[in-house]
Amino acid sequence: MRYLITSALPYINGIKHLGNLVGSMLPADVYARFLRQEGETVLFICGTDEHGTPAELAALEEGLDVADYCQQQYERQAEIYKRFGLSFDYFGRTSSQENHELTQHFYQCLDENGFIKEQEISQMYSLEDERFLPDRYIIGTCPNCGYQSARGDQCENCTSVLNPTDLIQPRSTISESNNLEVRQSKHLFLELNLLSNKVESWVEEHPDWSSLTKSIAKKWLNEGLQKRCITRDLSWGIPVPRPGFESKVFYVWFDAPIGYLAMTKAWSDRAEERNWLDWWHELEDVQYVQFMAKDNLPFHTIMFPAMTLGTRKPWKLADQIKGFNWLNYYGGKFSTSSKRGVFLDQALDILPSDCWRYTLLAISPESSDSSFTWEQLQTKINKDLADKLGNLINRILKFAASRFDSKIPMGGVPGEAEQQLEAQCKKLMDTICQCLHSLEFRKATNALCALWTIGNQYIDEQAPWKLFKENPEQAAMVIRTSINLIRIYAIASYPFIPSTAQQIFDTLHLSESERTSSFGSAVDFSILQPNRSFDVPAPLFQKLDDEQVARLKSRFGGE
Ligand code: B3M
Ligand code: ZN
Repeated sequence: MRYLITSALPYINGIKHLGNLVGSMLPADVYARFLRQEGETVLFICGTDEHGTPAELAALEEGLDVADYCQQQYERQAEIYKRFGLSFDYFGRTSSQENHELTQHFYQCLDENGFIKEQEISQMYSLEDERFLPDRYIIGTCPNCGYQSARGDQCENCTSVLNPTDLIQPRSTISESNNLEVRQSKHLFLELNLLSNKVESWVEEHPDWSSLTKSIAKKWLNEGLQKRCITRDLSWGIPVPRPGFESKVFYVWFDAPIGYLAMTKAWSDRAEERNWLDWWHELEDVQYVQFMAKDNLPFHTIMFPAMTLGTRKPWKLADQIKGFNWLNYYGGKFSTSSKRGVFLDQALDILPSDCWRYTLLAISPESSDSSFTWEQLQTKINKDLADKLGNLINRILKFAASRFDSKIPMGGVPGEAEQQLEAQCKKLMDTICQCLHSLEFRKATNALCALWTIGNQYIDEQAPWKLFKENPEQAAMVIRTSINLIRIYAIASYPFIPSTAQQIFDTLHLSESERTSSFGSAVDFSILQPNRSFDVPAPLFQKLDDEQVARLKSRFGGE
């Protein structure tokens, strides 16, 4: 089986926050790393989502030409994701030539197959701004939930998908003007209603999807799919190759998911032996897994599959769709546009990426929304990372360096305690493996922490520093067992906190093959034999103290 993994494409409009990371890119990375470690062939694709009103409004705010703004933001975001250890095989752009061509190709196929309908619609026109106001150029009160700042295309409060004319008391987000009038404008519609049965049977083929994913797909299908506008009166975007539509571009959610395919094509064009169609044509041996936050689920369970099925071309559809709930910030929502929460560039200035990766995975908003707090970050860093993992490794290697001349000692015979340790390790490694295969990241992270805990119990019970006085041979065996345990910890931790795992691999002077092992074969206490050298690493984690937490809370807003 080969695995194609895509994470929802982060919008170009500004550095993302912790919620964007934990809600798609980070779990996708854990899954990709894990599968590679299991020896699977993986292609992990992501990139920036650069069209639509988020990009234009953000560029306007910065006084930049939108193409220049996107170039600058793309580079900034790509750099930050690298620093978070996100191991994309390719990080592309929906503004690429490949996506222009592929989006227009999708449109042509849909049009030929009779799924595109031309229609005059009433659009909100701002007399003040002298322009139409699609999507995020307009906000008003949501007709469904009364939220005051619902956007023209989706209400971020109740996630219902809207049309700008649905809004109550609408106003322009450029000039705040409510001097709007409804004007006729010609647009194209995707006849989702004609594709409903195909989409429905595809959804029915996936009873294994999570209840979150299934419930959103079923809600849309039960409401009955309506035709959906796929063009906009914008200048930035992918042009519509149709007479009379020279001033229109495709709606961002039409071209963005096609971006997954286009980015794979861009990846494939960079090396002779690669062929993107080996991944994107209906192939039995490719498992396609998508990661995203819940507000993106309608587009990935209904809109994108409908577009794909409507082309009547053998494009691959998702096999698994992992949706996440929201990560809140002290009960409120993170939001890029309203600059609330902790943003990824700031996060990296405060703490190393693995502190964020581990904490976010441990509080991952899978079965329900979860809340980030600085106190929780402090607990996860101090109690789990620093005490259970970092301190254990330092204690063992420091003692081994001082008593055994920085060499793995020989002597002693493993007994009952070592057998029990091995059995517990095998059981927990198996749990982590199962959880990752079933995309349960929070559970997997908790099992990883439990694995670290049993090592502390073993060391506390065996107390080699005491044992050394009366029975140095046995102490040597406990230390040898413990150093092999440290290697197992690094392998188990690698998908979650990769840079820490690398540090541990380095400190144990492991070869490439000793670092890469599947979870099933990692628990082997005989790999690191006597006389092998190692270093004592600097402390792997710095604790967060209360004073720092208080400062961070006041800087970012706490309660
Ligand atoms: N750009 C992410 C968001 O809604 C959106 C995902 C597109 S995936 C094709 O923030
Ligand atoms: Zn609403």
